[in-house]
Amino acid sequence: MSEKGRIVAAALAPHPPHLVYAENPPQNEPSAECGWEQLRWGYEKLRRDLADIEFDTIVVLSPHWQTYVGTHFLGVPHFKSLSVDPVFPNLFRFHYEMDVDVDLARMMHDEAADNGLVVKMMENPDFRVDYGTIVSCHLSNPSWDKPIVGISSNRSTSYYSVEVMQEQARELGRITREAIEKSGKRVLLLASNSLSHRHFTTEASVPEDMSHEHIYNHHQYLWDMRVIEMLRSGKTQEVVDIMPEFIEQAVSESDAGSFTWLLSALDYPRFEPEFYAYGTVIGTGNAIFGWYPDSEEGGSPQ
Ligand code: 2X7
Ligand code: FE2
Repeated sequence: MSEKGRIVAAALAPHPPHLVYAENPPQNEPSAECGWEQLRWGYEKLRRDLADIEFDTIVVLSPHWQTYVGTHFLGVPHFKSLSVDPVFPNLFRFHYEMDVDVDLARMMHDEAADNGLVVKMMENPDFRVDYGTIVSCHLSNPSWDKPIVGISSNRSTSYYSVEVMQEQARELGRITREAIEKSGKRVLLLASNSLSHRHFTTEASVPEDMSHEHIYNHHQYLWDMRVIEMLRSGKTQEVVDIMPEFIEQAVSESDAGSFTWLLSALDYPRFEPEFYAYGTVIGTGNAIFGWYPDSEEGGSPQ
């Protein structure tokens, strides 16, 4: 491929397994009556916009593939197995099958290694793909007709410090963008994380009973609204600047590095993104956003 590749779309695409449960796709064993509609309808709108865009590969960084020695990349061309959520086996028993863009994964791996990051290709054919990767990919592209590049979360926030995480995620974002450009491919990027992440420790007897669903506390809500307002007004560099405080005070799942990675890969866009939805799942705050660098204003391609 000779043409320069690029990120044609990027999304903040949170992965509560409840959203898949409530959609009742054929791959998931449990069935639900309803639930978390605001977020599910937000994903519907994201999918509608993505349908207008041609892309070759989905690149996703998931907080639930946790690696402590460096960043790992899925390196097996095809996976097929059953994913069971360790905390919610009653909601998520999902039979997945996916293709991996190993060529692009290897390009990112090699580029990262050349730039001094600790990286590894994950080449175990029996590896079970984490539910964060599966849920974000399923909700963004339920036909599973595109290969993915799966990137692990190198847990540097907990193992070292939030500052180390930020530095590495920024660098990984830059490297991701450069590898995509060299590959000639058109890519959709997904940051698979919730915003505020303190959650309930008990579940309602009917999980989809929405009379039990609400934000965990007002303090978390204020943080989520602050971050959403900043994103909506294109203050992405500023969001990255306050990320350490956000992670500490709202226990944000962006401690995984996924959110900083995405904004860095997009080179901190100043344009207004498409804001699809905000909603809570067992008390956590979840926002769905889309960035479309090729469209005139960066928002929805329509
Ligand atoms: O992994 C998750 C999450 N991030 C948010 C909400 C509910 C369950 O699982
Ligand atoms: Fe999660």
